[in-house]
Amino acid sequence: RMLRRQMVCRRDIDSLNAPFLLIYESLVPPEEEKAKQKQLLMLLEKLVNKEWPQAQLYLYGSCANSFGVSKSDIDVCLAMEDADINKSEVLLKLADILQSDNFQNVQALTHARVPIVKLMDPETGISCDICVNNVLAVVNTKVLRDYACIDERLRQLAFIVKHWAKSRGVNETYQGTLSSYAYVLMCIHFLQLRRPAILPCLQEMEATYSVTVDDIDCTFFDQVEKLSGFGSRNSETIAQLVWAFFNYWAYYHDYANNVISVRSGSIISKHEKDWTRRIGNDRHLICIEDPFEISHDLGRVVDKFSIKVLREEFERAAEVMQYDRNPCVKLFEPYVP
Ligand code: 3AT
Ligand code: MG
Repeated sequence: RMLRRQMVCRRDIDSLNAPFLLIYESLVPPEEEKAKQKQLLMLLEKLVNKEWPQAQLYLYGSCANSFGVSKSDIDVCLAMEDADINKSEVLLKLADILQSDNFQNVQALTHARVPIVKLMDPETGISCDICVNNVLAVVNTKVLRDYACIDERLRQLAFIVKHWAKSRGVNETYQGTLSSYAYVLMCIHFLQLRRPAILPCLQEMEATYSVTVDDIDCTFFDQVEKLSGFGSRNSETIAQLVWAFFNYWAYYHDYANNVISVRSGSIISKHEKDWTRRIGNDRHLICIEDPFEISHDLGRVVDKFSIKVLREEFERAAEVMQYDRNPCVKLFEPYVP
């Protein structure tokens, strides 16, 4: 189907800046919530170290990548030096310990793609997932957080996009739509491609941070304080960017041929990655390259039904941004089946 069209943005677009910023601010977690998360992490650390004195706990995911909205669950990684550990055993043991310490809803999911223990802290009301040795996730959390320091428009855009995705029911990987992590990568990539660029490509710059995880070299420029002001030659406002983001995914992205790649800061071809046909369950209907695990397509969860749902939602959002009288409400109207 031919969807490409030439759209000129509505004239009153900048009247939407203030309401979008209000929505963004209402989603940002207050300091006291951050303090409670730290408090819970310290408590968990104490319990874990009684059993495994060498182990360390790291926060990752949205509570640490700066893209977390208020009242999110927290993601914790238990890092153990010993490579020979049996993850399932560790998780079952951990579940036991947590149960005896009166945490609620404790559940070990040892067969999940990323095996975890779930828990709820009755003291703070915070829910938490703990995984073992998922160090790549700790590293991708850092690169997301570093990008967020460079230009505040990234965080604003990503909060609005995540809020839209949750409201419209397209942030459910088990239903074939995209993860929060994938949406944030889409936002970073989109800002890398604006002209003038709003974000650089940290992995193409001098490596000031370097770790090797599971044989993958993760290197990038992380002295982001030196990059503040990077995007200042681009004066696009948040409302213009939200409009352009949805337009891009509704009408301009070439789903048949292209892969978005934060790692290279450009669009690359499916052909070059050999992502042109279905292999197993990987259909590559929308292609988002993981910045470090580059054989990993974050769009792999999308199937022939959910791609239609996703694209219709991008189109709806683009239409709302272009024509609706009150996009700041309409965009986030819950999807009712
Ligand atoms: P929410 O605010 O919880 O929706 P999040 O960023 O915490 O957003 P998830 O809870 O889905 O997202 O995932 C937690 C972290 O796990 C985010 C990212 O560092 C890592 N992660 C998630 N999915 C993948 C993936 N497919 N490949 C690699 N890392 C991933
Ligand atoms: Mg999370």
